[in-house]
Amino acid sequence: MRRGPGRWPGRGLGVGLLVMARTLPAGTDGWPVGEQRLWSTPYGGVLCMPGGPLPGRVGGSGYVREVRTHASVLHLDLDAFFAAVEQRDKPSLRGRPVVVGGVGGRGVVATASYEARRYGVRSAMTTREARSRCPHAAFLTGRFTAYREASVVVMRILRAASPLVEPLSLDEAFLDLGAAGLGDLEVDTVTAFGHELRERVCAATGGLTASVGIGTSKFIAKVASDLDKPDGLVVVPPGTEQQLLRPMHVSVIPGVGPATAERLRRAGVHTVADLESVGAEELVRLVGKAHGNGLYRLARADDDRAVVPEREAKSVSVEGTHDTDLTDRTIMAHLLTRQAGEVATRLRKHGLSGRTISIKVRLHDFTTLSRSSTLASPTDQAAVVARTARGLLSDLDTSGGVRLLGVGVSGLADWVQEDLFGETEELDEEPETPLDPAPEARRSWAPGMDVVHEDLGRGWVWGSGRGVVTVRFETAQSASGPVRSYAVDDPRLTPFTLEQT
Ligand code: TTP
Ligand code: MG
Ligand code: MG
Repeated sequence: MRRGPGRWPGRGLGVGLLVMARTLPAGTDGWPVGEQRLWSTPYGGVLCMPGGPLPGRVGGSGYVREVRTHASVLHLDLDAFFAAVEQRDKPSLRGRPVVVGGVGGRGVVATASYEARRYGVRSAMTTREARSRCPHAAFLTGRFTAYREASVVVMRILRAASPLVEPLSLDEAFLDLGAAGLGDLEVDTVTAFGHELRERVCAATGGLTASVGIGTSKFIAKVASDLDKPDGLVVVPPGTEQQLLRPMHVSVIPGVGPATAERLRRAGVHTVADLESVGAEELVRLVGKAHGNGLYRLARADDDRAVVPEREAKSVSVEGTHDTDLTDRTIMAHLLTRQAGEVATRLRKHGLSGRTISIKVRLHDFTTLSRSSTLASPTDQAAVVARTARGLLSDLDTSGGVRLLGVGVSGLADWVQEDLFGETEELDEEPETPLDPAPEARRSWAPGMDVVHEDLGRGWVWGSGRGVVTVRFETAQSASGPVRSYAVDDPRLTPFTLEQT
């Protein structure tokens, strides 16, 4: 029987690869289960330590979980993240409306620059609607490698500032300032720290701006970071939380989506102040037990959740993003096979195996699909993972092109079932044939993608159609550059990938 640490570090694996190690089930009180074992830190901050004393207001072990008394939670979120990276790398787009997302007929907006938001363009809106609201915007498909790279830089800066960093997505994270080694956690001190952190992020990313909120809880810090977006800093002094929340719409509370908001509206509850006046029993009756109790507390800014830097591994997965649409099924199958090999290697390294194999596919229009299949017994074999993953892919319609492919194994056990039966030899792996996505990539010139021309150097695709591709020659470091058009099959023009740098 092989045993491993049962944990996965959850860090990026290099260009285009990501290991995900999360997904926590929600506890009965609505908070994620993994956040329930807490030790106090100086200044009322809390540190997650598996095996620590159980939380509770009874203080059985001398420890009482309470809302922090200092503004020691910081939330940072980059401004118009994907669009800001595009404006950084494409000088001619700075100060102009930029929309990133699916540019095809069924595409949706991932994000819009603040210049485009002035015309009413929003995330999740159809690109068709966005085009009608802001026809003069630049409409670009995403360059995930560039976003991933910027995110890594930002997270590195945050981790250098405090060991307690909890990333929420590529562009945002919580920081526990109680562990940041500041002299104290008074409002002036944390405000100065917030300014400095924003400057560090901007300098390290080549000019990306971040908005920061600081408060006594995750809830308040997240609300605060949104108050002065973009490029803002808001500190909510301890004791003023309810004053801030009361006039706000109930949808400001995490977990209050359209359905809950509608139920509350029908009961005459619009603002947080309205919500605060509703008794706990009445709330439970309106929205259910688990949700009702959580709402009752959050309406009073009662949030003691810890900033959790690393969560227990629930899955091991590898995913790769592509700056051009993949359409060739053979190439996709090979990529999945390669990723399955990577996942299996990691599983074995940590003595893990899992029963559920999943694939993740992001289509050209930014729709993300996942499919999974559960085996009779756990596996850590590359061939089994690969075969299952390819089977899952074959059920999906990918004819429009694929931007991201990933393979994961979950339902992890810390021993390998086959070991018990002495069947540990590698199954026959598919032979690896050379993988060259370049001819595929050359056929589709997606707006926004990086290219390089033999004579004119680096640029990006401004648009293509009717056998012609138009390129603007500029980079983050250059001035706004000239535009030239070429035949789509001009051999002097090739896609540019980060590996070429
Ligand atoms: P957000 O932080 O929600 O948005 P944003 O950074 O674009 O803008 P803001 O200034 O309001 O923070 O999301 C971060 C990135 O995640 C965003 O740039 C694009 C991507 N994203 C999607 O792909 N789809 C979505 O629906 C949303 C909301 C974001
Ligand atoms: Mg953002
Ligand atoms: Mg965000």
